[in-house]
Amino acid sequence: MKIVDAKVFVCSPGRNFVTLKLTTESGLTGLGDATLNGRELAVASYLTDHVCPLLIGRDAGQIEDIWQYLYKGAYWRRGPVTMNAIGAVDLALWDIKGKAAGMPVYQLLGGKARDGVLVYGHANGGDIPSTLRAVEGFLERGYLAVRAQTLVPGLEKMYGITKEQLRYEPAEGELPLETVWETRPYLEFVPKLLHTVREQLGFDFHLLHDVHHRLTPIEAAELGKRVEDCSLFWLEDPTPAELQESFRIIRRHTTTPIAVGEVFNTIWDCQQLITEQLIDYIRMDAAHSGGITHLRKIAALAELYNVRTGCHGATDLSPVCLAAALHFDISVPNFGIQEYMHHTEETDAVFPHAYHFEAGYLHPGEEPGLGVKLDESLLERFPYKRTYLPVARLRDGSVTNW
Ligand code: EZ4
Ligand code: CO
Repeated sequence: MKIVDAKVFVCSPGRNFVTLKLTTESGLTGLGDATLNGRELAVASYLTDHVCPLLIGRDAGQIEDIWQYLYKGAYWRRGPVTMNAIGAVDLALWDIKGKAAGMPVYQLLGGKARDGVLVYGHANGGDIPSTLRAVEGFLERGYLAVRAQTLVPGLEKMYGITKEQLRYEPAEGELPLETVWETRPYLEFVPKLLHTVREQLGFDFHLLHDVHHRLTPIEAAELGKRVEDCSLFWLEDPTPAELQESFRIIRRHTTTPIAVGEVFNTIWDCQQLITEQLIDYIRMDAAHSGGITHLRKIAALAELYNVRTGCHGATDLSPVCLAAALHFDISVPNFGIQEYMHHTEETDAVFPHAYHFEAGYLHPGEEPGLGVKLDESLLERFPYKRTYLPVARLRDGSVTNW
């Protein structure tokens, strides 16, 4: 299973994706997702200029050895660019191993531990009534779990709000869009939204909300407390997590479950959060967290401490990453939920895939490997376009967390 070719493709079928393709001597191919939203070309260069030359001639079957070689061998450890690049290689190697074995990757991970992967959709709106209608729309389509976000009066643009019904794409513009953020109106309005959703639509589905790193620990504690009777599945990213011990403050005040981790990239970013049981769900994904190999170790640590998984699954993760997450989700004992946003039709055309949605659950499909292909004939039609995530400022002009 010698690797004879390693290529990086950058394309933009609706949004930018960086894809690694490895080929073995016998002609098996494997795909990995190397998309780091707003910083795509840094990972493409890390792979093309520094990693691909190291892969040629190596045995594609030695997944752990290659992981250790790339992680320890670089001397410079951790960080989103490095870990996304290692993650892409790791996914491509699992894809190859599955194809070589003639099995879907979940079989190599121990087989199915559940029948399907519970997912949540993204409902949002410009006000509470339109957000309610969006939540209802997801429930009508069979979703069992829905995230609700609404525009706060007085704010013009906000994370998570879009006119599109199924997908949300925050990256836009040749230069970053600047948005204004105010905490007080948000803290007053979100409890109204969540209480209205429960009053109008009941408790027969899981309800989630993403704070997107906007609050201080004590503000997050206040919000968690004020929405306790909404029985949230989780409150996501209530505060930035560089200082892991700050989650102790939130924990002291509220029983609302907490989910964190979409911007983490190694087990060391969440070690204290997990071992002190400061969170309930760990949101790391299969591309930004060093691939399936590293994510499984994180899940095993989390299992010891009753923390469950809730993989990030926004549209800036390509179908390759989503497929990898599903093979992981269906096989890991302490799975919680999977985020699911629909990719555009163009993206689905470039990445035909075996996974599919049915009655609130995603299924990874039975194709050998990850079950995702790359239609290279379409790539010329969708060249890379520079885009950035927005930047947020307070009313006085100071930069704050987006
Ligand atoms: O803002 O993936 O829960 N999902 C999220 C995402 C992130 C994007 C950033 O690239 O918070 O929508
Ligand atoms: Co989030």
